[in-house]
Amino acid sequence: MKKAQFIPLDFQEYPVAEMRRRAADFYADMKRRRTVRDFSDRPVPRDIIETCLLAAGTAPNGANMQPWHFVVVSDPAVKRQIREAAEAEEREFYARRASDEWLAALAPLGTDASKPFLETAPYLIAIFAQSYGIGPAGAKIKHYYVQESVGIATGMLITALHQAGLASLTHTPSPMNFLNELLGRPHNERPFLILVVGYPQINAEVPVITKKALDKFATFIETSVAS
Ligand code: IYR
Repeated sequence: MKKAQFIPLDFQEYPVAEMRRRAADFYADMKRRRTVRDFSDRPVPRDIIETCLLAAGTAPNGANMQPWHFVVVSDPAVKRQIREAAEAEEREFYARRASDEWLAALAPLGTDASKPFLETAPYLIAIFAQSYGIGPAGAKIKHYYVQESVGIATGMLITALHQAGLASLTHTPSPMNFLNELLGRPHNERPFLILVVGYPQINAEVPVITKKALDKFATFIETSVAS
């Protein structure tokens, strides 16, 4: 068993006024993030993607197994294959698989089975969740809280890309098992989602949506004053 070793924590404390400002500034910036469906084909330097992936890789996760794999696709031929496979699934989804309730929930977003962004955007990042690890001799290594871990890392990647000045789209063709074969990923990895990354098209538009007010999605339980 590997023994725990400790080093000093590199923690940055700020005066409360500065904390408040930092929290508010970050919220203002995150509030501007929108899921984009109209991408420009403008190239993006690969090192920016690499740095954002490094940020995602710092995500807290189960037993530090880091149960994720990111496949960054910029090859137009592979992007085309992904588009073709995804659109085939989406046609099935919109024509048959989706319930009326689901289609009604999607109506305000104006989505359909056509996914040109899978070819237009400079990068598709296919994110895989490793259900278990594979040791040097091929032994299975148990992974913990895989969905939570990969979800957190994905959120951090989306955040990193946004603050670097890039747009993204979380795309989940379902089922997306075709990604294992197309991208040569092993059986211990399940496709989690495709993150489409690039610059938005000039004059891109996004659907009108609203976000819930804080009191509608958060509850504070505080010391009650004795009556
Ligand atoms: N995967 C489909 C449908 C879709 C589902 C949800 I939930 C969304 O938030 C958006 C789309 C598509 O990409 O069109």
